[in-house]
Amino acid sequence: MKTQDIMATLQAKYPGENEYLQAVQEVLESIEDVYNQHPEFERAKIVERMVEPDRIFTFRVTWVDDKGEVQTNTGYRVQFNSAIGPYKGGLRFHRAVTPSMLKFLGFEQTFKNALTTLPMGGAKGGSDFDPKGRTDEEIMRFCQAFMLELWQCIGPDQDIPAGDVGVGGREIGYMYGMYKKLAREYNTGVLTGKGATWGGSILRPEATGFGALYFTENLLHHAGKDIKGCKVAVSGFGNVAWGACIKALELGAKVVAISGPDGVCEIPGGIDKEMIDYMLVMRASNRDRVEDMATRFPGKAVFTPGKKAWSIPCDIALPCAFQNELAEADARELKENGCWCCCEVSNMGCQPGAIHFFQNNGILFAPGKAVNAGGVATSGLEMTQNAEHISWDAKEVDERLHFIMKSIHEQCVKFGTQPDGTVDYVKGANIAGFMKVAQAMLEQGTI
Ligand code: 2IT
Repeated sequence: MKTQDIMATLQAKYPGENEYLQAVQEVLESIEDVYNQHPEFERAKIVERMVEPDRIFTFRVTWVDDKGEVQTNTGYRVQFNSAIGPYKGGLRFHRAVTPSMLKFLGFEQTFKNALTTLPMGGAKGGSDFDPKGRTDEEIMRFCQAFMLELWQCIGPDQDIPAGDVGVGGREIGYMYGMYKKLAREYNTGVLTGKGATWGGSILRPEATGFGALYFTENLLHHAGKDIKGCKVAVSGFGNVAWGACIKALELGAKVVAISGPDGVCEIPGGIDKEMIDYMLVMRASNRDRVEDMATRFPGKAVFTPGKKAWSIPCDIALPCAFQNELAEADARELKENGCWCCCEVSNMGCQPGAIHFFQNNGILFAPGKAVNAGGVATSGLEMTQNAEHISWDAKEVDERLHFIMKSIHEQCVKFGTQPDGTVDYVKGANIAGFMKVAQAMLEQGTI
């Protein structure tokens, strides 16, 4: 297998699908050497099969806005790979959603889910619906219209969606209500991220952020460092950033920045509990503006329009927003300002140039598919609880999440340790995830 040849074929077949091509390139580059030591993979054309989704559903979603106007969006579900379990992955509602974006996310999800130690295949879905400025009633009508099509494609042993950007507990609730009405079954296992009183797992809302900080602790410990007292810059203010801020604070770090599409809020004294709670209000408002934090807490947060979180001096950078949000120029600025570690929490949050810069300049870096896997892992724990018709307490879920993040870190170390003793977490995560999925595909024959 030669990465260049496969990429040339994919580029010709899917011109312009840039996020998808970027995600595939990153994985193939990492695994090429190991893959070529396994002629049985080559014979079975594992890579050629793995880069293509099993299937993609595309559907029209029509709904009526508050003014009585008819709106039409496009909905998708990309079922990427089911070698190690039923399709599993989030739904993204964002104006920029395209098949390319969902293919990249479904591809990443396949390897991420393999790292969690749980039996889940990879999928992703969503719509180009833009929640910005929409009322709660509009969100509900959209979610119901979306589920009217999606429900035929999913099931507890088939495909289990959850949230992602633009889809949180509120949206999962509206979608679950509609699913239940259509299926005439109280099938809790069909969606994860549900409310705590109707089948949701405790700690699922916090899990992506908590897991990211547990991974960061493991990584720092391995490098002989400690998170206590570190200054942390976080991008975004959604569900993932929220969970990361809670746990960072709990572990004795100081979150000195959060950001949004409008700019950055610098928080010189560090974010506090009240401000973290306010992130939830900001998310529910659908205004998509981080400036609201500075308006609400004028003495604590200083807003600068048009700037990213990466302009604020910090020790640790935690991208928690969107793919490609951290460019090479940002990586350089971070280094100049003293940053020495970046744990990518968003899916493919760092551009390839930024990753190479971190790696070539001795800055600790770990990729999203390892760092953020605590979210989907806790979705997996929610599925287990649903299947058993029970719910675990916070202690039990948190202990399992700790164990899973530790195990993901160990897999990265096992497959990513370099001759000089440092760990290439990108290689480690990609090889560990790939080997598990590839082996399962091989054992299940040519299908
Ligand atoms: O990117 C992700 O891992 C998620 N959005 C969570 C997926 C899930 O099924 O919980």
